[in-house]
Amino acid sequence: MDVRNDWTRAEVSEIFDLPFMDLVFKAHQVHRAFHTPNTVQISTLLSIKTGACPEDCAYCPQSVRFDTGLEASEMMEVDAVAARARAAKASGATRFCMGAAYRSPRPKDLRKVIAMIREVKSLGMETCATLGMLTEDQARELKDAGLDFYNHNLDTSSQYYEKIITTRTYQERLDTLVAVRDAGLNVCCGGIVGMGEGAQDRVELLHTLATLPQHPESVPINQLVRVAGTPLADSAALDPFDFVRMIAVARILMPESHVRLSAGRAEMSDELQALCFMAGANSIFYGEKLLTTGNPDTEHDQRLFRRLQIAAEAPAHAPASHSEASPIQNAPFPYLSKFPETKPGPTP
Ligand code: SAM
Ligand code: DTB
Ligand code: SF4
Repeated sequence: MDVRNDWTRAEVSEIFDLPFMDLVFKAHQVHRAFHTPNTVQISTLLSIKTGACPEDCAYCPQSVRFDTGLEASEMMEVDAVAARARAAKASGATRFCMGAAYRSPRPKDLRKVIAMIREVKSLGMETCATLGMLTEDQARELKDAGLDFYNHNLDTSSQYYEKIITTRTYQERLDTLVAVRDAGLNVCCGGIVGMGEGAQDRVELLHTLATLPQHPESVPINQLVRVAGTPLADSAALDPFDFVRMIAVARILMPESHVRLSAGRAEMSDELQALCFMAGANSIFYGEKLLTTGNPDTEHDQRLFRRLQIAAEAPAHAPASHSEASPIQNAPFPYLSKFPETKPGPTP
């Protein structure tokens, strides 16, 4: 099993079209060859600047163009962000992702985000930011401040993209990904399923991600959260197996990457989430909120992890001085050492 960046569309289609059980079986095999089983990376999101975004992304409750009833707010203060990061760490998260409703950040915004990154980093957490389009210089400034990951999604296929967003091009998204990669940041890039796209668009998105010169270290697969007031509010519900299929194909194509079971978990059963982990998902957003919409309760997730004997993954990008304080030893997710892979665990 090699890591490949030269997948053809035909190969991706062939994998995508596998009978469901064959696909999940193959994805799980790839997963075990490249990752520690029963381990999931845990990120917490915080919206540091909410709403009033000039862009027109049809899925997004934060666009100024749609009346979603969302209250816009200015950029949070650095201390308030640090307090939220401390709380996220105490409840078991190892990465803190700061999201802002920008087309692209202004210089004064970036200075404040840099102060936030320094604070969060000093807690021994991994840092991630998602602030819209970046220039090369901005990406380098963030890297110098200690940022570990930058999230910028392609969202869908280049063809379907035009039906979803008109205010920035697909190429502009790809350019930001190049700037982020060139600055030496880890790339977090994925998409959304359930926006009315066809199977061909899903294949195309996965093909684009898997043929980037270097695979994104993190690949968030979001199920559309249908928010009232957005143009996609009345989209048809997604067949859950189609969501699992996306996870499984991403796992096979990008074996070393963390595939994140991202937005949409609040609507998913525990059994569906377990199937996603079986299919190779090994990262989640954890905490009561995503950016503006709901996520499962932390207690519910802790219980789900206990029932599945899943452990929190230790942060790979935290300073060594913090490694002894890894949340693996903390109360919320203490199951890695207790229940090694081969031993059956207790029934819930
Ligand atoms: N404004 C920045 C940008 O768009 O680049 C960063 C924040 S934006 C909210 C980050 C990502 O969240 C989007 O690219 C999209 O993939 C995801 N997202 C936003 N609204 C969503 C929804 N309703 N359901 C699923 N994913 C969503
Ligand atoms: C990603 O791929 N999904 C996250 C994160 N990256 C920034 C955002 C999901 C947002 C869901 C809608 C909301 O809560 O506003
Ligand atoms: Fe703005 Fe990002 Fe929402 Fe698009 S996805 S409207 S850029 S906050």
